[in-house]
Amino acid sequence: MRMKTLTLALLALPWATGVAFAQHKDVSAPEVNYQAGGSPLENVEMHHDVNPKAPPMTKAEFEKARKIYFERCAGCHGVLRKGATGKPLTPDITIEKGTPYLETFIKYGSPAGMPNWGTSGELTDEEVNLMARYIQQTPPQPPEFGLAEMKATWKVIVPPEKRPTKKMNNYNLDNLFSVTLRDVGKVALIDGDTKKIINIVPTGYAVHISRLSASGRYLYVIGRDAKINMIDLWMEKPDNVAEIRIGLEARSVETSKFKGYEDKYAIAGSYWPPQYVIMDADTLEPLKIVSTRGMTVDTQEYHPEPRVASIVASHYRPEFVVNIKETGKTHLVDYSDIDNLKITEIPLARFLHDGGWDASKRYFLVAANKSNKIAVIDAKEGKRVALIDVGNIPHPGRGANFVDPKYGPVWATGHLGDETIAVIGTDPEKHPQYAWKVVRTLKGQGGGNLFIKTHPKSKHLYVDTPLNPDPKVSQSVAVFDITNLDAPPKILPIAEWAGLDDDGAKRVVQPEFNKAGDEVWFSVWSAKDKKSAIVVVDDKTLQPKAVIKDPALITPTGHFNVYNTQHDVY
Ligand code: DHE
Repeated sequence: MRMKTLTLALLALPWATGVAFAQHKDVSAPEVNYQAGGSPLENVEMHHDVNPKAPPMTKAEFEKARKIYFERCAGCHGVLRKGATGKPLTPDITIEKGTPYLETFIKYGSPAGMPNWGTSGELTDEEVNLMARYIQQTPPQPPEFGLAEMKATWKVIVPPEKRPTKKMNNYNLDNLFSVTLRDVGKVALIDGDTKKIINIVPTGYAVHISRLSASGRYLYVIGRDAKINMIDLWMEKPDNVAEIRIGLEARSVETSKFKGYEDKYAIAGSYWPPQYVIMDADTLEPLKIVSTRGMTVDTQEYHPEPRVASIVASHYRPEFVVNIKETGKTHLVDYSDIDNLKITEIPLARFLHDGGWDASKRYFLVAANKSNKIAVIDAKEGKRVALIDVGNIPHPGRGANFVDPKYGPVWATGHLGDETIAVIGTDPEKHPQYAWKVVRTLKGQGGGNLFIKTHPKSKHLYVDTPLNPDPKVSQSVAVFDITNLDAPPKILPIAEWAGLDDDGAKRVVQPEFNKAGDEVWFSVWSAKDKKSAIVVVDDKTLQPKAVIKDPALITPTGHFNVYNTQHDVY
């Protein structure tokens, strides 16, 4: 079952299948590519409610269409079809449009970004008809996932009292990398000093991110299927010590970092059900679940599935900063007394996605990707300080902090929908005239950027473009000289340096520094049946320093340096 899910999820990515997109005005092809990933909900049983006004469907037809919907459509249109990047597809809208109209849309696509599923050969005419009838049915709702369901999946593999009392290995843990092996449901732990794989640890399906406990001892990874694995880095061979599923689909996990609460709590947010859960950080025991269902920030209407996007831990207060997509709100969750949980709701903009701290770690900057804005929260005062207009679909990852020769401390984001990099002033004390303004706009290689990175010891700013349709651009990376930002970037042919001898996509994704700040690691990401690698670049010379290849390195995507992730260095 797992194998089938993974294959289907990969197939769901239009770039893997060659689906062409109609000319869009509102949504770029890279954005559609990015959002239209498969959802693990495809395999979850759901109830078929018969609506007498919708065209009839047999149970078998409904099941087939439901699977196709969760493989290909839910990422954009939402689990309950209330609309996200794609338009809402609820029966009040679709029944009125009727089957022939919907068939045309599904077959030929639309200028607003709908892929041409029929003419691209992805769906047969029969499947197009099936989907047109399916979206007129009442959307089936996946099950809820409360404390009892979480506890039923919860396993403490090595209880705290049986774990080592000191570090049992000689690894330089600060420089370890946790590398997502996306399509095999594993992470590779790689020694950053020797570039050797220490262990390959089984995890949830398509792990999204890795985060560290405040002490740096425990590594937490979360799969798309909402499974969290907790890895003890002190073991002779670091491995899983606890696991739990906190929902049916998720992307984010984090741990408490405020003084006095180190390694005390973990938190994870889910896409389905729309909620977040606070756990005991030693065992992953679920303690408190909070639903995110509620009113949207602007039109103040009810949204039934506001997904939890990025979560970071405040360094100024015992709080988690939880960013909620569809409602466009951030919750500051005070964990000092979780029985009497205090939540401050901060109105920002739709749809909150990823973000990071400024260099002082007082301000959190988060992308509102449907509003083309970066929102800024003051974690010390617990309030919003700015909403800044940037380019088309900002996508910072955690962003990049550096000192601009002219404007002082800044934080930068790239964009999925255009080639610009927005550089934003972040120092209201010494450079108030530049604070929370776009002080520069750099020009990168093109749209399709996902991640941007620098390091306090580096004078370079790295900008990837894995979702650009041109392989020359998606297989290379742009590097700006921070001391001379007016100069055009240097282009590094990372995929070429990997020396992979097949025709894989070789998308270069996510620059990440080592602890010393003198090396940058990139994943060269191809499909599951093709070769992939990790290329390590010398930050001084901008030349390749090492290429990590191994038959086990299948579909590497995110790779997280322990020290930099633990201390929010970016
Ligand atoms: Fe991600 C971060 C959601 C597609 C690789 N991704 C995040 C975060 C969210 C998110 C909410 C922030 C987590 C945090 O900081 O707490 N990503 C989503 C999606 O909803 C989306 C668009 C579609 C999907 O179906 O998942 C999506 N992401 C992708 C990819 O296609 C990538 C490139 C490969 C993959 O693994 O699927 C990808 N996302 C990443 C990475 C990070 C990330 C590597 C962490 C970056 C960092 O530096 O912290």
